Amino acid sequence: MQNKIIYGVPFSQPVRAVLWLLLIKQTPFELKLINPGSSSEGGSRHPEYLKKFPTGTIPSFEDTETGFVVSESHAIMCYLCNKYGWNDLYPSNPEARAKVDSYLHLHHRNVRESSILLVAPKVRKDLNFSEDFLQASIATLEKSFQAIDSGWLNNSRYLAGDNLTIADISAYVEMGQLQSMFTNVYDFESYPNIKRWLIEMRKVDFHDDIHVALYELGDISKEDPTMETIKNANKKAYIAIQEKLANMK
Ligand SMILES: N[C@@H](CCC(=O)N[C@@H](CS)C(=O)NCC(=O)O)C(=O)O
Repeated sequence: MQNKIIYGVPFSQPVRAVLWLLLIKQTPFELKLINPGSSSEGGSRHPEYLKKFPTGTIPSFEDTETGFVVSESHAIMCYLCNKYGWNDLYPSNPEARAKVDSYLHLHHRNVRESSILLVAPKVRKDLNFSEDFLQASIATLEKSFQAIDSGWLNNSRYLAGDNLTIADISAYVEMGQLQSMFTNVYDFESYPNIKRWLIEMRKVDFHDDIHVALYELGDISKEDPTMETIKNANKKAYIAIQEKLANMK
């Protein structure tokens, strides 16, 4: 049994970010499937889950050896990097780290809105977001794309410099899902630096393994996926991760 547990499903963007980091670092873990938003058993809003993780969101992390628990993908990734000295992906130099942190803080209510474009109208119709809310989200998202294209990625290969960091991992699970090779719900044509970076990110180790759910989901620009398709995509992605974990031992 593994002492590191990640709670969530591979279809979730922030869950994928944490799993990707662990695969890159070839660090064994257990993935416990938790249904986001469900108050039934095995759901992120079930009282059992909320007792440990009051935000009721995925991903969450638990170390069964020490009893340490923490939610929020960025907190989990920073914690893992700090704990295991993964300074290549989260530099220890204060200025270099501040650049990574700067992106991680920007991410929420900005790039994270990528999921509003994808999730709200097509995958989670039950959320019933209003047209006003969607338009506001898209405007916020595009403002951050402009800043990333003309600033962050105009000056460097990756978001926080010339080396890959957890900022890129977090950003890509959101922005990458929108590309034509996956859901095809956004055209990055007017952002040449983002386009170049998206191609660069495909070369990162375990990119394909971590995106099995999206390969399975396919292009959703014309037809909304059914709940069955989403469930199957999650199942296939879970199996792919189990295979990677088996190869690690
Ligand atoms: N800021 C959080 C966002 C987590 C999040 O929104 N997770 C979604 C799934 S992608 C979730 O758990 N939704 C269920 C809910 O909020 O009830 C993080 O980065 O971990």
